[in-house]
Amino acid sequence: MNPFSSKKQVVGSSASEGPIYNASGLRANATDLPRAVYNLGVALRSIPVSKSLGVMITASHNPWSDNGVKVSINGSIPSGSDEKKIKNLMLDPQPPPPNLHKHALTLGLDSRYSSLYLSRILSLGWGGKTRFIGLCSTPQMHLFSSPSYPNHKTFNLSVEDLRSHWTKNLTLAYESLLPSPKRSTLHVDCSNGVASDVIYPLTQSLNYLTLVLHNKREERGCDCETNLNEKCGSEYVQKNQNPPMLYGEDIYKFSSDKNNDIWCSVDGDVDRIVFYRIISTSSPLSPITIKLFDGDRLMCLVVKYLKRVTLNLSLNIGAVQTGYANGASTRYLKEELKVRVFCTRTGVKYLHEAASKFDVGVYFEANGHGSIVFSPYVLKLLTFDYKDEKLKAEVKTLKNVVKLCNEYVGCAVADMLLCLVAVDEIGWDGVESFYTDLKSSTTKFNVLNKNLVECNDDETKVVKPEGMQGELDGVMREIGGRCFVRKSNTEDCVRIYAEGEDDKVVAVLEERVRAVLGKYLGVKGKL
Ligand code: G16
Repeated sequence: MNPFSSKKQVVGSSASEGPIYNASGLRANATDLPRAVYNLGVALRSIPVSKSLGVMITASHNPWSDNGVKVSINGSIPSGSDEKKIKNLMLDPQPPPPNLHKHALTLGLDSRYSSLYLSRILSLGWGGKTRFIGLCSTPQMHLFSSPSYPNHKTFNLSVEDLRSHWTKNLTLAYESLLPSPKRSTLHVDCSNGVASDVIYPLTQSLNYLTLVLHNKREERGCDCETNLNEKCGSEYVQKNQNPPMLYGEDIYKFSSDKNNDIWCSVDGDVDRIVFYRIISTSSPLSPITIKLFDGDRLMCLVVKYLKRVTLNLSLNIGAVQTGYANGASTRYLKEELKVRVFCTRTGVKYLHEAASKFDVGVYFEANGHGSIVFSPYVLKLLTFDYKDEKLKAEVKTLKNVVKLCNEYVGCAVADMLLCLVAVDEIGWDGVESFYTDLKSSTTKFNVLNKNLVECNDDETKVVKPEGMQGELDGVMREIGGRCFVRKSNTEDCVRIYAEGEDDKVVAVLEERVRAVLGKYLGVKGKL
């Protein structure tokens, strides 16, 4: 008997049914999750026993009071059909089938108060063997739950061995890619989450890079867990274009004229990253600002690097973005870097899939999720022995890039090291000069029922409610610029993106879009 089965649930009909599994996994306020998490555990019993499964308890960029689950099947994010299967099985009122899986379910968690409790509920629903890997990042969970990590023979390493293999591998790949061994420093805002636990071993193993960790959760005791992602972390920094709040430290210390340091911020499960410089200020009373290097710019940096290091291999390199990509970055990729650019709907899973259509597919969301996908053809190329010295050198470099990147999902730590390698030749000023961002804003709109919004394939146009897109097109014709709306998969809101030549266009666009949303969907409350 399933203790958490509900009497009446219809997939996808309304928010009141409770959390629904989607492309971003399961996500809601932690108090609303136990039933869905249990049912997800039960649903996983029905995934074929030959598959190796993993689960991460996390709500990533969301506030500390939310939580959720991300699933891995053989290391990857579930495909569309597996996602649907899981969603339907979670609502199946039949008694749970027995768990016949011989492989243990790899189970990791982030630092939220509710994560341990929810991981126990998930184990209960799963009802089979569990390999508990404790605090980790989502990308680590994907890797560690893959049947081929670190290789086919050594699956089932102990947690300590997995972690130390991960650290050693990243260190070796990064240091082999460095053109010349020179010392550098990077400040890392750990967002008061699990990032400090994940990154700390690297601070001990990297020989040329000093990582200065800020917003480390463990230093201030567990009460501060409520500070997770609170005015810090990649989502806050990218959306607000503000420096993170530094808990227990004085940010003015880092904003003097002499300070040209580079910073980065990651999120609550360490799968996204943005870089920035803190702009100096002469008076402690003036607000501190940043020069942001968001996911779009990091994408350009990585593509430029890949083109340079594979000049003779001449590979088909492609770039994948979402509608949130700044128009200036798309133009730069197409016109300056001369790569094909593809736009998908939001969700790393979709970007990853689209990137796999190229020899080398680079994908980045503006918010900092990103990675490189290498086709089987390229991986095969890398096994050949080349006589030509240039090809030999390129293959050597590419092998280390492959080694560095997480093959299943973007990893903030791998991306951090990759970007530091890629920037070595051009410097951050060079990255800044790629293009000038169009002005833009991404904001939330609290509607009564976000599920009334349906979009086209790449989520740049609304299909339902009928008539709404016509009005949005009219607004764009009148004001200029670009805008779109879509329902969030991770929060109870509709997101608005507005982009234009100047701040005024963006502000007017946003205001007019809000009016259209209010007319068609109703307003729940003001954010
Ligand atoms: C998840 C997805 C991302 C997406 C983000 C926001 O990230 O993996 O692809 O950009 O949610 O999605 P939405 O706009 O639908 O709320 P994370 O880092 O929160 O797991």
